[in-house]
Amino acid sequence: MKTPLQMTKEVAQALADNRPVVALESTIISHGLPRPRNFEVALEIEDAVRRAGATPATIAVVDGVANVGLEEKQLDTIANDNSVVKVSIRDLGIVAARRGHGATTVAATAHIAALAGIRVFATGGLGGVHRDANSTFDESADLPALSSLPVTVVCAGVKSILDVSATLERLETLSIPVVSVGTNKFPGFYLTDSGYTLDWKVDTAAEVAEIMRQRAAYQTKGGMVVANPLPQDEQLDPVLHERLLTEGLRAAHLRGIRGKDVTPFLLDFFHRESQGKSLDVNVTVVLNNAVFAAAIAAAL
Ligand code: PSU
Ligand code: MN
Repeated sequence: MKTPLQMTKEVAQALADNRPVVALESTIISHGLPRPRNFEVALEIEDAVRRAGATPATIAVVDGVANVGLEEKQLDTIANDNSVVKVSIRDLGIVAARRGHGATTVAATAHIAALAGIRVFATGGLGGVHRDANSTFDESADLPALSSLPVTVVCAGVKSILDVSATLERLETLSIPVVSVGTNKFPGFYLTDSGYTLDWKVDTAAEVAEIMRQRAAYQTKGGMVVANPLPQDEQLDPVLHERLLTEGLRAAHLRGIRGKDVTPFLLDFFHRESQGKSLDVNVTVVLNNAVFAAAIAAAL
């Protein structure tokens, strides 16, 4: 059976001409950002990729079919339709069988991007190991997915709602390289610096492209994480951040939020309680990453 991917003309043509393409996830649109800003931001991200010289391929499941590149109407569905579910790799077959709509996580987006032959992917933050994972076993499927899928993900690290240290250890175990852009510090999503140091830094997109070529040559399987920190003057106020974090984790615990609802709940908590400040930072983060991902795709 042929893989049932639906590609926009724009994306299909770019891939056929061997021009740079950047995959974009859709869970951030449906479950990571509030309406109506989410739809506008989705378009802004695509624009940022275009202005940086690459073709954006936003990935989502619409009417049961995995789409690589979305028409504006489909993007509107993902942003606004209440039936859109969060789709990780394990949900893909189920939502397809039900002809439903699904917004793909980093894991599912990377899976579909790999099927489409797209090597570079931009998002805000990677999923990871949750803080209470030693009792809940909550570790995002993003991590094992990247251990096998040949996709480079540009992100601003993982959100501080996670156990950053444990996530970095898991990335090491899974043989997923992690490099930071312009620094040895691992970024903390809303914050420029998570407090953790990495072994490797890169300064240019061309360096990332060369690492990708060498990894392919040596057949080191799976993906890679390019952590791209926000400039210090654009980060969320660290004091506000610390307060929201403590309160958000407590609220999630009290309400018994679990499974795939944890990440959307905490993101929403941050956005509401910061009166949109964290939302603005979140948008800046994604735009920043989209631009660097486009540069990597071009360098390839
Ligand atoms: N980071 C963000 N916004 C998001 C997510 C991550 O800044 O919306 C989403 C991504 O789609 C990621 C997913 O793949 O959360 C991880 O969810 P979970 O922890 O349930 O695996
Ligand atoms: Mn989880």
